[in-house]
Amino acid sequence: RELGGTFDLTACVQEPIHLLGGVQSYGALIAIRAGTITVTSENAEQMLGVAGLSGAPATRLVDAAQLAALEGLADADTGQTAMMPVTTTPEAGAERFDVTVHRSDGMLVLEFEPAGAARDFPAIYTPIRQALMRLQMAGTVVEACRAAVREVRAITGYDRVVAYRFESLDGPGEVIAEDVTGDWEPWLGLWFPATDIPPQARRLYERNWIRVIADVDDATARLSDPLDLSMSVLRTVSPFHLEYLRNIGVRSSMSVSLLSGGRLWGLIACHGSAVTTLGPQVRAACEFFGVALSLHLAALRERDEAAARDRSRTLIARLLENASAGPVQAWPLDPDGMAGVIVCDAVLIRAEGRISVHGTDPGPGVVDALLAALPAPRPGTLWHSDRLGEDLPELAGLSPALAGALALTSGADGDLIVWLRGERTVSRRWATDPDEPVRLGPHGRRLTPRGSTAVYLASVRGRSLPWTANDLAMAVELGRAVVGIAVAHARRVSELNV
Ligand code: BLA
Repeated sequence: RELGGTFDLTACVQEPIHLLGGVQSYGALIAIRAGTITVTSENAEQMLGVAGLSGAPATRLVDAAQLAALEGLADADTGQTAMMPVTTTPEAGAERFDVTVHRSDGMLVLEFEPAGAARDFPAIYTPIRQALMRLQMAGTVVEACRAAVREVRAITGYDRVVAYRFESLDGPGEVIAEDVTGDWEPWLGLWFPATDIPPQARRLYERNWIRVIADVDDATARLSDPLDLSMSVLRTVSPFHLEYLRNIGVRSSMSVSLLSGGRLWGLIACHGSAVTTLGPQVRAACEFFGVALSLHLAALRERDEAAARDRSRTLIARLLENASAGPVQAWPLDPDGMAGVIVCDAVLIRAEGRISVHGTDPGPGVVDALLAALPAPRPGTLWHSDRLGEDLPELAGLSPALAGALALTSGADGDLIVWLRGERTVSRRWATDPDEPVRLGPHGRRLTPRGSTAVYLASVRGRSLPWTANDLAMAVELGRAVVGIAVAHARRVSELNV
């Protein structure tokens, strides 16, 4: 390992962040198997006021009635958490705690936090209700995220709250909305590299919607025995990530998952300059907000997709009308009309062995190279790419007119439709050098500075606009229409011949 060299990122990807064997020390954990306390965090006895917890019956700490209630709350199927206020036994000093309960490794896991000043129901419900109303009014994804970051900041008091959207499942992401105190640097519009959040963390965040890091300088309370902490609310944090947070000058953080179809689409990420422990109520409010925002985003997407579908269907219907009115032709559909259904720069058609290009012709050499390189999809199936130079290296650097292709084999005899898109260069402002997010320094690895003081400008080259789900669906419909018309024409021709 040399100074200034590149850091081997496999360590990040392989870190088992659900098995780090400790909890944040502002709370204590015990795990119970068949009524007996089996796992404890090293701060449990001190925080809960009972000595000799390990191996003791759980009823020494919490009476049978409350234990039964906690058992009932823990959802065995999903492993999801639930919260209940608990008063410990007289032996333990009859102290009040907020207890979060879930099941893990066949045990009942109780996480104790000193009961905060309990906010009564209206105090917590009223702002949430108003926030939901405002969210509901947002007509676009960015508007909804803007409303969300404002509300989450108001509920929690963090210094910075951003909505961070991933470009793809395990890809880099962009800050698309932000609410931040005046004296912190703004992050809106900045891109962060994919390596900032490794895949195993993203998978965990799909199951567990919220994580609070109360203090990046906390000394972890170790567990007496290994325990799967995937759903734990006190789970201690990856040292890599703690270094990251210190490096950006943050003392505490929280993030809430934003999911789309069960996959992590983005995060609401919060940063504080002071130690911040949110009680279970505020945490639940934030989590609820993440769920509501995810549902609203799904509704907006559904609406946009339906609108795109309707538009395309109308265009296809018009194409079909014109086709049936016209004379019998090898290629019955108007290619310019087809280019309207799926936005593109050119449509390439191979029908009965003849090749024609409509729109911006990338040139004969380029078309030949493309046809030679394209994998042959089975009839009726699609092949697509928005980065041809990466997916088909023989096409790399050939022509800026050829960055994306959506290919459909429409018949059995090599008939082919290919929608083509040219390169669309996008410049991105990165919060760090995207090619070298981690560097080695005199004290070991250093995550390079992040933030608008260290902005790197970089262009993404060789990519086209991505093909949307609607593009793909409409290509299949057009392919079917072409085959349908061909069959109808064939019938007409054979009827004329008899
Ligand atoms: C976790 N990284 C995270 C989390 C965020 C980020 C939000 C979730 C935990 C939290 O809420 O703090 C990154 N935070 C960001 C980004 C923005 C932000 C991109 O505010 C932009 C707005 N991180 C690295 C490297 C490694 C790494 C090189 O940069 C690995 C060596 C690891 N990040 C890492 C790990 C976690 C993480 C392991 C999981 C932490 C945990 O949940 O235990």
